[in-house]
Amino acid sequence: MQIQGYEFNISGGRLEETLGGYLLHGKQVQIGHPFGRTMFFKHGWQSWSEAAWVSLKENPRPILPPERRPQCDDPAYALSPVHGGSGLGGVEGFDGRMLFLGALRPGARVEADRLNLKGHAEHETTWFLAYGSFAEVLSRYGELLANTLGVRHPQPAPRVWCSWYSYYSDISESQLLQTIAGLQGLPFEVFQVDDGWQQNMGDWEPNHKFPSGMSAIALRAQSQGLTPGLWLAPFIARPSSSLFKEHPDWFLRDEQGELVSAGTNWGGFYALDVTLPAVQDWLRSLIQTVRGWGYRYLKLDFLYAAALPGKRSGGASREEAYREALRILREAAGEDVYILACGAPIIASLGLVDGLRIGPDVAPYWDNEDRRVFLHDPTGPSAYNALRTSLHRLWLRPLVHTDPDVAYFRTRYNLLTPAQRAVLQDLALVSGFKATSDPPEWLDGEEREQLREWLEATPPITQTGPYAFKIGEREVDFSSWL
Ligand code: 9PG
Repeated sequence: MQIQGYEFNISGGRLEETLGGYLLHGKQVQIGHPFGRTMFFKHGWQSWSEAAWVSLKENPRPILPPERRPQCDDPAYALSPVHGGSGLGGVEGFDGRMLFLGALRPGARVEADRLNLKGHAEHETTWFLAYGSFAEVLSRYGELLANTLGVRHPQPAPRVWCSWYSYYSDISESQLLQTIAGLQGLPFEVFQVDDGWQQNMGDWEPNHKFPSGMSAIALRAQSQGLTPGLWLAPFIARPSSSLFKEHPDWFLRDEQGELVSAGTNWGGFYALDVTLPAVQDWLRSLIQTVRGWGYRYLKLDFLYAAALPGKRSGGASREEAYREALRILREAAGEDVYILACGAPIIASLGLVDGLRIGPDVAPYWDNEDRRVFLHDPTGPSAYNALRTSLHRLWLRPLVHTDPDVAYFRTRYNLLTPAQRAVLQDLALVSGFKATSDPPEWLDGEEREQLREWLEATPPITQTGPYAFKIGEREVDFSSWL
């Protein structure tokens, strides 16, 4: 059929017109296109996975080493010979606009080659098919997704101080109390304790560096007007954890009965089978415990683990199982708790979480070239990797608070140039989510003042091009950094 003057050969689904395009119904759909080896818009599976335009002239290159694949992108497609993405995708047309296909239900994949754009899903689903500018088609797709999956955020995103990108796991009660005190006078809403407080991955009790228990930090933050925030990775555990030792049968296994690896850091870790009723009870009680300690902002991390390929007791499909587990966490947390999903399957998280990390970790350096170039891994920590993927996920802004990770104001322990620091600061402004990990004691007077001004600023933001924005009176074009 003809769409916008081009001939497309559509097969596999029933077609119906909608505002801005068409709705296609089916498990598998295929659209023959005339654009050849053009550019493909790849939408990586979870927060850290790459979202970017890639060329169909080059074959996809599997991420190295193989052990890292579960935590980089959907491992089910790690060796796929065709370019593909999660939930949605598109190819660039001759006029610079795009042929777009996006599913309205989690659990779908869109792939492209020089002849076809193909969609396949775990279930019968409806697809949005359109030809138009990136901005047009993704904004309409976002509306349709919002109608089916829901939207949660009436308020603007909170301004967050997070402990990770300065102290990493080397945090302690005394040092965090000192940080809280130093934050006086800076307009943050959330003080978030990151990785390093827990006994083990899976054993979510405070370790010896938090002798007064986690409520001590929460109380101190609260008394200073800050919402206490806590990092947790509720769906994973290390083999050395008590959780794993006591319940080896709670963990996801493959068809052969072997444990499914969820990743390699901390000497390797495994994923819970979140369809098991006993696991669901444990998840509820975990969230109620941290709520009881006073935490009202939860950064839930490594969430993809619940949706890894494997054999689930409940028999649910991967993203269905994940979404149900997320619903359980949301119910246990209560409507008043802010949930920031990290390392999270993007589409399957919408409507249930308040904030969503939309890129890999930033770092106080620009590029992670060894991993990006030689190991074909665009998910390593670096300002550049975070910028690239986050910029390609800003279309999610009407659906969820989009967190591009922290910005830096410090020069201490930082290899970023002033211009590179400014790019991350601007990225946060256009994303609508401001966070930093800079400890106040690491900032000189001028840096602290810059941080304060940035936190206070609410400039009007308008998008003027694919990567160009007006921030207040300033024209900011991110394309020169890509
Ligand atoms: C805490 C951190 C921070 C950070 C999260 C997440 O692939 N990996 O090995 C990998 C490790 C850590 C990581 C991302 C990927 O970072 O994004 O903000 O909370 O965990 O451990």
